Amino acid sequence: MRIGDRVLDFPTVMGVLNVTPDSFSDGGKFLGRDAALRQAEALLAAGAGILDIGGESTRPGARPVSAAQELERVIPLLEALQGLADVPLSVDTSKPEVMRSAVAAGASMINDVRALREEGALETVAELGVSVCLMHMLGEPRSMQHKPVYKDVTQEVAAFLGERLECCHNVGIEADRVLLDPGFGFGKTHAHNIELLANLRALRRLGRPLLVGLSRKSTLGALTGRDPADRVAASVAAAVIAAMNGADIIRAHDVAETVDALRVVAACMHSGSSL
Ligand code: 7PJ
Repeated sequence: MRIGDRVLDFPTVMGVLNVTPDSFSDGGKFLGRDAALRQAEALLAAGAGILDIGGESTRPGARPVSAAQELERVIPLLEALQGLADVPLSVDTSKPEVMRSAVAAGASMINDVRALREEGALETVAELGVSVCLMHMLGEPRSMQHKPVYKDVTQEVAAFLGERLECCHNVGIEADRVLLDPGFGFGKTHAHNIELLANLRALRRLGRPLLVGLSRKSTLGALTGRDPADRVAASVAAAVIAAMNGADIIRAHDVAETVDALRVVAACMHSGSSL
């Protein structure tokens, strides 16, 4: 798939760069521009094929931030990364205003956990001509973990993503610019997350590349009893399962470990085996 002017080999690792004071596993660590730049360099050296820059924390219970705050966090970093990063830069935002400024500052992909449901977001992405990741979320970050209920989580996530893909088509966003993401942890219980991971292949029927973010998430904490920074092995296991079940892009904090693991998966996939 092409993102911006780059063609990506799959599976690719998207390195997470949160410039927020409150993200659950790295909040506050990379707030200053220099610290964020050093982290970006480390993610690139570790083999990240995309960087995902976020100025809004979407952790469960997180409060909304203003566009001005997001812009202040994200734009200086994007500007500093131009020329430095030879990979596509993605911006994690739902706000049309932030999308516009981010693309002007060098972003070639929008990663929207609200799947372009904010007013004007669909039209903005159509006009900007960039790639977009549509993610499934039940509810809003403030309330999404209050007893989410599904009859069939995989089926309902697939139906939602199919509808959003159609909305993109209707405003002129070509399908080949769209990635889909089931949104692990966004309005889902641990059981829902595991069911989705095990059934990920069903989402391939939508015909678009899949992006998966399970890195350090609480389902892995529930399974291992470990704090976020100690969930590396569990995150790598989840990444391997996702890639074997058809994920194309893995969003990860621990990029070097994930890149190594995915090299093994890719070697098996390209060997002509049934993987
Ligand atoms: C995801 C995301 C995810 C996409 C976050 C964290 C929580 N974007 N943004 N998919 N998670 N597309 O940093 O782990 O799963 S925020």
